[in-house]
Amino acid sequence: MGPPNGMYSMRMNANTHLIEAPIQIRSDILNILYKSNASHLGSSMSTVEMLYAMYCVSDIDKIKNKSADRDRIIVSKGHAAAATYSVMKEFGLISKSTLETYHQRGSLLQGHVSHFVDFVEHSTGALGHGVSVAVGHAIYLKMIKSKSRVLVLCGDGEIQEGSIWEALMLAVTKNLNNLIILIDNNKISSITKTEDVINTGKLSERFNGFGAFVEEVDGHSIFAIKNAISKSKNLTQPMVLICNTVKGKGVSFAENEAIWHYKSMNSDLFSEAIKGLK
Ligand SMILES: Cc1ncc(C[n+]2csc(CCOP(=O)(O)OP(=O)(O)O)c2C)c(N)n1
Repeated sequence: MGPPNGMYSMRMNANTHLIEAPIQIRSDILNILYKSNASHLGSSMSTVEMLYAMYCVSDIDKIKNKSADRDRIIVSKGHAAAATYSVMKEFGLISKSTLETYHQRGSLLQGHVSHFVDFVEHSTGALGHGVSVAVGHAIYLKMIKSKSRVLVLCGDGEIQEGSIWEALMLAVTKNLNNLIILIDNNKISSITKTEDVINTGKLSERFNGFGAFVEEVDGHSIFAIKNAISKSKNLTQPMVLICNTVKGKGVSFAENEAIWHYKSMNSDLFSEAIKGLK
């Protein structure tokens, strides 16, 4: 599928939006986080290309029409709300003026993803629930003989929740080849390295062991993510896409720094971050 809303197509070739859109999205994230003095900068920046690819491969018109056989996008790591809403703006699912109210008093857009916001499937923030919900949607899509898919984004720390693995076992049992789980493998949890909390070993082997089809990609290449997702149509089991990412990607002082899970920017750091976007 091409760029959203023809936004980039007037002035660019078909793939230039894959380069331009992440810069615009990162700029929006920085602006709304700075304006609201909010956190989760690192968690949002690592997901930009993943979220963009998830919407790119989905039928946006069906999402807008709330069609029963629409693709479902579920952001299980709901603290990546700034990124989710900024990407939704890019696809015409949230207006620029609404996005600018992020985390302000009275706004529907708060610091965790909420289904009170139009076109959001499910509220998240309490980690570990997205895959279970996604399995329900995937079963429903099979029941109505829809070819649409369920794409769910999880954090690598989040998957230490046992409910993720229970849901995956059900998905494998039911041959849910319409379920694609994308793991934001940035290797940092909220305050420390993910492996220092629970060492899950090699993720691809874990997910393989549970019966999923596993692919591993550069999580900052929209092209690679889209390409990997396209393979799911030939499968008989759910796909897990391990996306290797950098927490804080694109903001030099925040990259791979756990503190930027919770820290907010002062004006100097905000200016530095905006200037550094490329
Ligand atoms: C059930 C639950 N337990 C704990 C938390 C607190 N918490 C918020 S973010 C986070 C770290 C999640 O790590 P990861 O999934 O790797 O997120 P990322 O580093 O990509 O932001 C934790 C433990 C929570 N939101 N929900």
